[in-house]
Amino acid sequence: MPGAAEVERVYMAMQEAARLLDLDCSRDKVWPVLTAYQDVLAAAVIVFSMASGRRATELDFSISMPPEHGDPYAVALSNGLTEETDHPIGAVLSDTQERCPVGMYAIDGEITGGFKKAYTFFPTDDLPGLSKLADIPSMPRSVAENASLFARHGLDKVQMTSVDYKRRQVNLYFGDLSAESLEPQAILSMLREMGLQEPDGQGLEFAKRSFAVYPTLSWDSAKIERICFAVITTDPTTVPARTEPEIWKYANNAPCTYVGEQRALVYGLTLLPDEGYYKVGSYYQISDYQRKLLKAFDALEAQA
Ligand code: GPP
Ligand code: MG
Repeated sequence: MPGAAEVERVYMAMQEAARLLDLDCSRDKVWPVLTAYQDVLAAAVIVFSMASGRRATELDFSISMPPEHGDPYAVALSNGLTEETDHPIGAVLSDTQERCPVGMYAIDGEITGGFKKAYTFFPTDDLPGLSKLADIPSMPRSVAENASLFARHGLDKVQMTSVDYKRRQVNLYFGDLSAESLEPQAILSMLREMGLQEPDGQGLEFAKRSFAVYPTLSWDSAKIERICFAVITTDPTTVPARTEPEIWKYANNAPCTYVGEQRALVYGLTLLPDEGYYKVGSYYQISDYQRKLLKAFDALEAQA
Protein backbone atom coordinates (compact mmCIF):
# COMPACT_ATOMS: atom_id res chain seq x y z
CA MET A 1 0.00 0.00 0.00
CA PRO A 2 1.38 3.45 -0.74
CA GLY A 3 2.48 5.54 2.25
CA ALA A 4 -0.61 7.75 2.45
CA ALA A 5 -2.94 4.74 2.59
CA GLU A 6 -0.78 3.19 5.33
CA VAL A 7 -0.99 6.40 7.37
CA GLU A 8 -4.78 6.31 7.01
CA ARG A 9 -4.96 2.61 7.99
CA VAL A 10 -2.85 3.01 11.14
CA TYR A 11 -4.66 6.22 12.11
CA MET A 12 -8.04 4.46 11.86
CA ALA A 13 -6.82 1.61 14.09
CA MET A 14 -5.48 4.13 16.59
CA GLN A 15 -8.88 5.86 16.65
CA GLU A 16 -10.53 2.49 17.29
CA ALA A 17 -8.18 1.82 20.24
CA ALA A 18 -8.76 5.36 21.56
CA ARG A 19 -12.55 4.92 21.45
CA LEU A 20 -12.23 2.02 23.94
CA LEU A 21 -10.96 4.63 26.41
CA ASP A 22 -13.42 7.34 25.31
CA LEU A 23 -10.49 9.31 23.92
CA ASP A 24 -10.01 10.99 20.59
CA CYS A 25 -6.81 11.31 18.54
CA SER A 26 -5.45 14.74 17.75
CA ARG A 27 -5.14 14.48 13.98
CA ASP A 28 -2.83 17.53 13.93
CA LYS A 29 -0.39 15.85 16.31
CA VAL A 30 -0.56 12.26 15.07
CA TRP A 31 -0.70 12.67 11.27
CA PRO A 32 2.74 14.33 10.93
CA VAL A 33 4.31 11.54 13.01
CA LEU A 34 2.74 8.77 10.94
CA THR A 35 3.69 10.60 7.74
CA ALA A 36 7.34 11.02 8.79
CA TYR A 37 7.65 7.25 9.30
CA GLN A 38 5.13 6.16 6.62
CA ASP A 39 7.57 3.90 4.75
CA VAL A 40 7.97 1.54 7.71
CA LEU A 41 4.30 1.19 8.71
CA ALA A 42 3.45 -1.90 6.61
CA ALA A 43 6.19 -4.06 8.19
CA ALA A 44 6.44 -2.41 11.62
CA VAL A 45 5.64 -3.79 15.03
CA ILE A 46 2.94 -1.42 16.29
CA VAL A 47 1.76 -1.21 19.91
CA PHE A 48 -1.04 0.88 21.42
CA SER A 49 -0.60 1.33 25.20
CA MET A 50 -2.83 2.66 27.97
CA ALA A 51 -2.60 3.00 31.77
CA SER A 52 -5.26 2.70 34.46
CA GLY A 53 -6.96 5.19 36.75
CA ARG A 54 -6.15 8.86 36.41
CA ARG A 55 -3.64 7.98 33.69
CA ALA A 56 -6.36 6.61 31.40
CA THR A 57 -6.40 9.97 29.62
CA GLU A 58 -3.71 9.15 27.09
CA LEU A 59 -2.93 6.40 24.60
CA ASP A 60 0.63 5.88 23.39
CA PHE A 61 1.58 4.37 20.04
CA SER A 62 4.92 2.68 19.35
CA ILE A 63 6.24 1.92 15.85
CA SER A 64 9.36 -0.13 15.14
CA MET A 65 11.74 0.28 12.20
CA PRO A 66 14.84 -1.52 10.92
CA PRO A 67 18.26 0.02 11.67
CA GLU A 68 18.72 0.78 7.94
CA HIS A 69 15.96 3.34 8.27
CA GLY A 70 18.43 5.41 10.29
CA ASP A 71 18.31 7.21 13.62
CA PRO A 72 14.59 7.88 14.29
CA TYR A 73 15.39 10.95 16.42
CA ALA A 74 17.15 12.53 13.43
CA VAL A 75 13.99 11.85 11.38
CA ALA A 76 11.87 13.48 14.11
CA LEU A 77 14.11 16.57 14.11
CA SER A 78 14.17 16.93 10.34
CA ASN A 79 10.39 16.65 10.21
CA GLY A 80 9.87 19.22 12.97
CA LEU A 81 8.25 16.66 15.30
CA THR A 82 10.49 17.77 18.17
CA GLU A 83 12.72 20.78 18.78
CA GLU A 84 16.54 20.86 18.63
CA THR A 85 18.07 20.99 22.09
CA ASP A 86 21.48 21.64 23.71
CA HIS A 87 20.58 19.25 26.53
CA PRO A 88 22.66 16.01 26.53
CA ILE A 89 19.42 14.13 25.78
CA GLY A 90 19.79 15.24 22.16
CA ALA A 91 22.97 13.14 21.79
CA VAL A 92 21.87 9.90 23.47
CA LEU A 93 20.70 8.11 20.30
CA SER A 94 23.67 9.06 18.16
CA ASP A 95 26.15 8.29 20.99
CA THR A 96 24.49 4.90 21.54
CA GLN A 97 24.64 3.87 17.89
CA GLU A 98 28.32 4.86 17.72
CA ARG A 99 29.16 2.49 20.56
CA CYS A 100 26.67 -0.39 20.37
CA PRO A 101 25.33 -2.55 17.54
CA VAL A 102 21.62 -1.78 16.93
CA GLY A 103 19.03 -4.46 16.11
CA MET A 104 16.02 -2.21 15.66
CA TYR A 105 14.71 1.26 16.43
CA ALA A 106 11.24 2.42 17.42
CA ILE A 107 9.45 5.64 18.19
CA ASP A 108 6.64 6.46 20.57
CA GLY A 109 3.97 9.10 20.38
CA GLU A 110 0.86 10.19 22.26
CA ILE A 111 -2.52 10.41 20.52
CA THR A 112 -3.03 13.87 22.01
CA GLY A 113 0.59 15.06 22.14
CA GLY A 114 2.47 13.58 19.16
CA PHE A 115 6.14 12.49 19.11
CA LYS A 116 7.55 11.58 22.52
CA LYS A 117 10.24 8.87 22.63
CA ALA A 118 12.82 6.96 20.64
CA TYR A 119 13.87 3.37 21.39
CA THR A 120 17.11 1.58 20.55
CA PHE A 121 16.82 -2.24 20.57
CA PHE A 122 20.06 -4.21 20.80
CA PRO A 123 20.60 -7.44 18.83
CA THR A 124 19.10 -10.29 20.88
CA ASP A 125 22.36 -12.30 20.67
CA ASP A 126 24.55 -9.32 21.57
CA LEU A 127 22.95 -7.46 24.50
CA PRO A 128 25.19 -4.84 26.11
CA GLY A 129 25.91 -5.06 29.81
CA LEU A 130 25.11 -2.02 31.91
CA SER A 131 28.71 -0.76 32.09
CA LYS A 132 28.78 -0.31 28.33
CA LEU A 133 25.73 1.96 28.50
CA ALA A 134 26.98 3.80 31.59
CA ASP A 135 30.09 4.76 29.57
CA ILE A 136 28.03 6.58 26.95
CA PRO A 137 28.87 10.26 27.58
CA SER A 138 25.38 11.72 27.08
CA MET A 139 23.64 9.15 29.33
CA PRO A 140 22.42 10.53 32.67
CA ARG A 141 25.10 10.13 35.36
CA SER A 142 22.48 8.29 37.41
CA VAL A 143 23.00 5.25 35.12
CA ALA A 144 26.56 4.86 36.42
CA GLU A 145 25.55 5.95 39.93
CA ASN A 146 23.04 3.09 40.16
CA ALA A 147 25.17 0.48 38.39
CA SER A 148 26.11 -1.47 41.51
CA LEU A 149 22.54 -1.39 42.82
CA PHE A 150 21.27 -2.83 39.51
CA ALA A 151 24.01 -5.48 39.47
CA ARG A 152 23.24 -6.52 43.05
CA HIS A 153 19.64 -7.16 42.04
CA GLY A 154 20.33 -9.17 38.89
CA LEU A 155 19.79 -6.34 36.40
CA ASP A 156 22.62 -6.35 33.87
CA LYS A 157 21.76 -7.25 30.27
CA VAL A 158 19.94 -4.42 28.49
CA GLN A 159 17.50 -5.34 25.70
CA MET A 160 16.67 -1.79 24.74
CA THR A 161 16.72 1.79 25.91
CA SER A 162 14.14 4.54 25.52
CA VAL A 163 14.69 8.28 25.52
CA ASP A 164 11.66 10.37 26.45
CA TYR A 165 12.25 13.82 24.95
CA LYS A 166 9.20 15.33 26.66
CA ARG A 167 9.97 14.18 30.18
CA ARG A 168 13.77 14.10 29.72
CA GLN A 169 14.06 10.57 31.02
CA VAL A 170 15.79 7.37 29.96
CA ASN A 171 14.46 3.83 30.50
CA LEU A 172 16.80 0.82 30.63
CA TYR A 173 14.89 -2.33 29.68
CA PHE A 174 16.69 -5.18 31.44
CA GLY A 175 16.12 -8.74 30.21
CA ASP A 176 17.66 -12.18 30.80
CA LEU A 177 16.27 -12.05 34.34
CA SER A 178 16.94 -14.93 36.71
CA ALA A 179 14.07 -16.59 38.57
CA GLU A 180 15.79 -15.75 41.89
CA SER A 181 15.86 -12.03 41.16
CA LEU A 182 12.07 -12.09 40.59
CA GLU A 183 11.19 -13.85 43.85
CA PRO A 184 8.98 -11.67 46.11
CA GLN A 185 11.71 -11.20 48.75
CA ALA A 186 14.26 -10.18 46.10
CA ILE A 187 11.83 -7.70 44.55
CA LEU A 188 10.91 -6.21 47.93
CA SER A 189 14.55 -5.71 48.90
CA MET A 190 15.31 -4.08 45.54
CA LEU A 191 12.33 -1.71 45.82
CA ARG A 192 13.24 -0.76 49.39
CA GLU A 193 16.74 0.11 48.28
CA MET A 194 15.34 2.16 45.40
CA GLY A 195 12.87 3.99 47.66
CA LEU A 196 9.92 2.85 45.54
CA GLN A 197 6.53 1.57 46.61
CA GLU A 198 6.24 -2.09 47.56
CA PRO A 199 3.40 -3.88 45.77
CA ASP A 200 0.77 -6.07 47.43
CA GLY A 201 0.71 -9.87 47.11
CA GLN A 202 -1.06 -9.74 43.74
CA GLY A 203 1.57 -7.30 42.46
CA LEU A 204 4.43 -9.51 43.65
CA GLU A 205 2.89 -12.56 41.93
CA PHE A 206 2.57 -10.47 38.77
CA ALA A 207 6.18 -9.22 38.97
CA LYS A 208 7.47 -12.79 39.29
CA ARG A 209 6.35 -13.40 35.70
CA SER A 210 8.31 -10.45 34.24
CA PHE A 211 10.20 -10.85 30.97
CA ALA A 212 11.64 -7.34 31.33
CA VAL A 213 12.17 -4.90 34.20
CA TYR A 214 12.81 -1.27 33.40
CA PRO A 215 13.84 1.58 35.68
CA THR A 216 13.45 5.21 34.63
CA LEU A 217 16.33 7.64 35.19
CA SER A 218 16.76 11.35 34.63
CA TRP A 219 19.49 13.98 34.47
CA ASP A 220 18.10 15.77 37.56
CA SER A 221 19.23 13.42 40.33
CA ALA A 222 20.70 10.01 41.13
CA LYS A 223 17.23 8.85 42.21
CA ILE A 224 15.41 6.13 40.31
CA GLU A 225 12.18 7.86 39.23
CA ARG A 226 10.12 4.67 38.83
CA ILE A 227 10.42 1.05 37.79
CA CYS A 228 8.15 -1.14 35.69
CA PHE A 229 7.76 -4.93 35.71
CA ALA A 230 6.57 -6.15 32.28
CA VAL A 231 4.74 -9.41 31.53
CA ILE A 232 4.17 -10.60 27.94
CA THR A 233 1.16 -12.86 27.45
CA THR A 234 -1.87 -13.72 25.32
CA ASP A 235 -4.07 -13.95 28.43
CA PRO A 236 -6.35 -10.88 28.62
CA THR A 237 -7.29 -11.74 32.21
CA THR A 238 -3.73 -11.27 33.52
CA VAL A 239 -4.89 -8.29 35.54
CA PRO A 240 -8.28 -8.97 37.17
CA ALA A 241 -11.37 -7.21 35.80
CA ARG A 242 -12.54 -6.61 39.35
CA THR A 243 -9.66 -4.29 40.25
CA GLU A 244 -8.77 -2.97 36.78
CA PRO A 245 -11.97 -2.71 34.68
CA GLU A 246 -10.53 -0.24 32.12
CA ILE A 247 -7.48 -2.41 31.45
CA TRP A 248 -9.65 -5.49 31.14
CA LYS A 249 -11.96 -3.88 28.61
CA TYR A 250 -9.02 -2.54 26.60
CA ALA A 251 -7.06 -5.83 26.60
CA ASN A 252 -10.10 -7.76 25.38
CA ASN A 253 -11.07 -5.40 22.59
CA ALA A 254 -8.02 -3.58 21.21
CA PRO A 255 -7.61 -3.78 17.42
CA CYS A 256 -5.08 -6.14 15.86
CA THR A 257 -4.16 -7.19 12.32
CA TYR A 258 -3.25 -10.81 12.99
CA VAL A 259 -6.69 -12.39 12.75
CA GLY A 260 -6.90 -15.98 13.99
CA GLU A 261 -4.05 -15.61 16.48
CA GLN A 262 -4.51 -14.54 20.07
CA ARG A 263 -3.78 -10.88 20.76
CA ALA A 264 -0.26 -10.20 22.08
CA LEU A 265 -0.32 -8.11 25.26
CA VAL A 266 2.40 -6.61 27.42
CA TYR A 267 1.19 -5.72 30.91
CA GLY A 268 3.18 -3.44 33.18
CA LEU A 269 3.19 -2.77 36.91
CA THR A 270 4.82 0.61 37.50
CA LEU A 271 6.01 1.64 40.96
CA LEU A 272 6.80 5.21 41.99
CA PRO A 273 7.94 6.41 45.44
CA ASP A 274 4.37 6.59 46.74
CA GLU A 275 2.14 4.98 44.16
CA GLY A 276 1.75 1.98 41.85
CA TYR A 277 -0.39 1.35 38.79
CA TYR A 278 -0.99 -1.18 36.02
CA LYS A 279 -0.90 -0.58 32.29
CA VAL A 280 -1.20 -2.64 29.13
CA GLY A 281 0.13 -2.38 25.59
CA SER A 282 -1.71 -4.33 22.90
CA TYR A 283 0.19 -5.26 19.76
CA TYR A 284 -1.71 -4.07 16.69
CA GLN A 285 0.95 -5.60 14.41
CA ILE A 286 3.54 -8.19 15.52
CA SER A 287 6.61 -9.93 14.16
CA ASP A 288 7.95 -13.46 14.54
CA TYR A 289 10.12 -12.20 17.40
CA GLN A 290 7.04 -11.39 19.54
CA ARG A 291 5.52 -14.76 18.54
CA LYS A 292 8.68 -16.44 19.86
CA LEU A 293 8.59 -14.46 23.11
CA LEU A 294 4.92 -15.25 23.60
CA LYS A 295 5.54 -18.93 23.05
CA ALA A 296 8.40 -18.95 25.55
CA PHE A 297 6.63 -16.92 28.25
CA ASP A 298 3.13 -18.37 27.84
CA ALA A 299 4.74 -21.84 28.06
CA LEU A 300 6.51 -20.81 31.28
CA GLU A 301 3.15 -19.72 32.64
CA ALA A 302 1.59 -23.07 31.82
CA GLN A 303 4.34 -24.82 33.82
CA ALA A 304 4.03 -22.55 36.86
C1 GPP B 1 6.98 0.40 27.14
O1 GPP B 1 7.53 1.53 27.79
C2 GPP B 1 7.64 0.13 25.88
C3 GPP B 1 7.02 -0.02 24.71
C4 GPP B 1 5.54 0.09 24.59
C5 GPP B 1 7.83 -0.22 23.50
C6 GPP B 1 7.48 -1.39 22.70
C7 GPP B 1 7.71 -1.04 21.31
C8 GPP B 1 7.82 -1.89 20.30
C9 GPP B 1 7.84 -1.30 18.95
C10 GPP B 1 7.94 -3.35 20.45
P1 GPP B 1 6.56 2.41 28.69
O2 GPP B 1 5.65 3.17 27.80
O3 GPP B 1 5.92 1.52 29.68
O4 GPP B 1 7.55 3.35 29.42
P2 GPP B 1 7.22 4.80 30.04
O5 GPP B 1 5.90 4.74 30.65
O6 GPP B 1 8.32 5.03 31.02
O7 GPP B 1 7.27 5.75 28.91
MG1 MG C 1 4.23 4.18 27.08
